[in-house]
Amino acid sequence: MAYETIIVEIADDIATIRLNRPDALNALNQKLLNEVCTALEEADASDKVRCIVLTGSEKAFAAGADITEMADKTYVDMTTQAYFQSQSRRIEAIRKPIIAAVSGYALGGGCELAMMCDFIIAADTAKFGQPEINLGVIPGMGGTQRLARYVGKSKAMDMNLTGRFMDAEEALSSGLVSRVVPAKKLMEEAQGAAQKIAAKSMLAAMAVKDTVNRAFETPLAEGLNYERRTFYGLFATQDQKEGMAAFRDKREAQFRDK
Ligand code: CO8
Repeated sequence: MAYETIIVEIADDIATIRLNRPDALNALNQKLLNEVCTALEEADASDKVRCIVLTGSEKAFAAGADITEMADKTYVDMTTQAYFQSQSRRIEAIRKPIIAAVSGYALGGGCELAMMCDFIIAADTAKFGQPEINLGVIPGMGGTQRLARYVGKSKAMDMNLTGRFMDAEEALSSGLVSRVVPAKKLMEEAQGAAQKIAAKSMLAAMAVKDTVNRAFETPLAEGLNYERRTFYGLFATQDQKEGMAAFRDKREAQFRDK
């Protein structure tokens, strides 16, 4: 499919989706977010894709929702259009693992989009923030909810109330990102992580994504039950037999997603 605001490349089992509105620091407008959703859904459905990397430019992953698109909207517009609501749900419904590779600004909706991915690898140039308060609003796609779950109440309040940016080192020590690498190595690191994931059984990888995300939706006992049932369920797969046989035989497992 031809896209105008993103660039999609599929190679070696990995779909790389690059946000591409350089004149607006990849600000998220309806078109871009719809294209991201469509590309993610196509990757999710494709047997050529086993892992997805979502990235931006060197200067910006995304500097937030497009302020020019939102500025004149009214409460009624926002509510009746359910602004960005269907897109959030579409992204949450993706079952294959998504890595966010963040360089430069990840602000407002950009930080929220990165947090919707399964984990974030940051360049040492990355800057995260929820500066919506400077615009007289608050985040609307997870900046108060997901950020608090990633970094805890105190830092989430600090970020959301002051609108300050967090650099890559602080994001690492706070648990917002899983790794920080020099900017030049960002894509190599993200692709390497994606390759590692792509070599696993996709049934197990999708089960990991599903069960870890469940931890944020359920009480512990319920989550543990869900995890145990999912674990038992994987014993119905050939990949479980292959993975354990390969360990016994001291060889690499050949997973077939069956
Ligand atoms: N929207 C639209 N355009 C933007 C945005 C944005 N968020 N960010 C940058 N741009 C544009 C600038 O207007 C500028 O365009 P032009 O050259 O035509 O003037 C171009 O990108 C380059 O930006 P700057 O010249 O400002 O670049 P600097 O390097 O000087 O500054 C910053 C970079 C610090 C990132 C600065 O651009 C900035 O502060 N941007 C806005 C950040 C922001 O406030 N983000 C939050 C937006 S609100 C939001 O995300 C809410 C999400 C919730 C939606 C959910 C609904 C349910």
